[in-house]
Amino acid sequence: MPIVIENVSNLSGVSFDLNYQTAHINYVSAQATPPQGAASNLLGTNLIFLPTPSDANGRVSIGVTQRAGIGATGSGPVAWIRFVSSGNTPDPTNITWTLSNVTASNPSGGSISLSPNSATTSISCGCIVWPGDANNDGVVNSADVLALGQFFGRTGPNRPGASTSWNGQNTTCWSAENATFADCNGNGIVGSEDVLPIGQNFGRTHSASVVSLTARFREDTLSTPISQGSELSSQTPIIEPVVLDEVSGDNFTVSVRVKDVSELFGLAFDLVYTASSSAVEALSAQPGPFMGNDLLFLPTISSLDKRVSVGITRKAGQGGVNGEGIVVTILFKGFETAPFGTPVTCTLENVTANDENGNPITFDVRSALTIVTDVEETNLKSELPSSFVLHRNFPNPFNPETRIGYDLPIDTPVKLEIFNLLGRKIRILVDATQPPGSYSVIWDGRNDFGRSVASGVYVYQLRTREKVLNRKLLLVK
Ligand SMILES: [Ca+2]
Ligand SMILES: [Ca+2]
Repeated sequence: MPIVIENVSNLSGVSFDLNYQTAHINYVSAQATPPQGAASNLLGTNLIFLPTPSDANGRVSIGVTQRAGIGATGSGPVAWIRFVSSGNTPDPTNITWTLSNVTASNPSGGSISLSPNSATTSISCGCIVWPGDANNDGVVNSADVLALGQFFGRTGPNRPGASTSWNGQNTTCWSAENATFADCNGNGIVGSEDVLPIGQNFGRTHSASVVSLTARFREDTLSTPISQGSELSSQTPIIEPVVLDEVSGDNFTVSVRVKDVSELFGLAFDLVYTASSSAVEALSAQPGPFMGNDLLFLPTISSLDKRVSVGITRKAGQGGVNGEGIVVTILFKGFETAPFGTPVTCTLENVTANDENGNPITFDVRSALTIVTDVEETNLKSELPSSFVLHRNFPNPFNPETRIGYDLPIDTPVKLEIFNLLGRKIRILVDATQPPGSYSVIWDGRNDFGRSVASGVYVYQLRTREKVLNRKLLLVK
């Protein structure tokens, strides 16, 4: 509800009461800063603003004045007052607005006479849908996919003139009001295609309806009994990034695993990785087996922010899943140009999860995972065949032991040794002449004197007559 002043000269401040009928609307807030898309304030931006609501009496008193007192001339809004309609509002309902106790002044304190108009607004109890903000919290992000899963297959009235472009679109609220927002494309059914406006408007925010709709959403949540009661394990479920297997070449995968979870239905999180910009890049993300194969899945990869945002959910009627498993696997590329010994740390942020009824599931988010990436190969003679292979150790990072594999194409003397990053020899694992074949040895994290070495990055080196290969591994205690 903007308050507009027309054809004024040299106005520096104004105060008034806005009066209304309280039966179907409630005061929410008032501001002198224009909402998104609104015209700028006639009085400017450097303002003192004092709203005094008296909602029970159907009145809000507003005082707004320029700090600098420079005066404003013309027509325009001076304040915006936000109301929310109550759920039982007949459609449509007319609200009559009147202004009283109007005073206005110019910069030298002289009085300006304003004659107040009254206005009548027709309101409806409709919902305002911002296409993609499926949970209607004011921002479009991965968590919006969860609302799609929760209301999957629900139907309701079409949104008149629906589009997926970013604006607030009025529509009749569905009987489950929160499902209205999950029909992102407005075709009257919540389905897979409603993922598209989430992607289209990803990261966008709106403020026009946040206050009122957030309040409604809270009410709904509270009225639903929390199902995480005594029948479930008291153990807090865990979510963590893990490295399970290696991928050929310099690519590797990081998986996100949950443990001890009950009735997991929808999950959203950001996986943030830190590394020098040239070290690694996230390439793709795909669902793991844990949540089934009939899923809504929205991965958003931002190489610039080194952030992989994932929303994944089952569909309404399928129930949740229990126990332990991999929910998402993310493929990373490690660049050959990466500095030697670059650690990559993966951290989970913004973890949101719910059961089929939309009740939140709280996870214990486990500490960061550190991976050492990349390979540095040194060919002593470049014309030699490249069939000498030093495999990535597994597991990595490791504690207390890890397996190192290597391939030999010819009969050759072999040394497999562990060095620290200063180049000091720590341990000789192999020192023999070996026939062609594939070999593997275990390093138990001890030096040649049988003592456990400190946590950190080490280099393992395969030295043959013709070729030297190096790789890094990480011991974490
Ligand atoms: Ca949202
Ligand atoms: Ca739809």
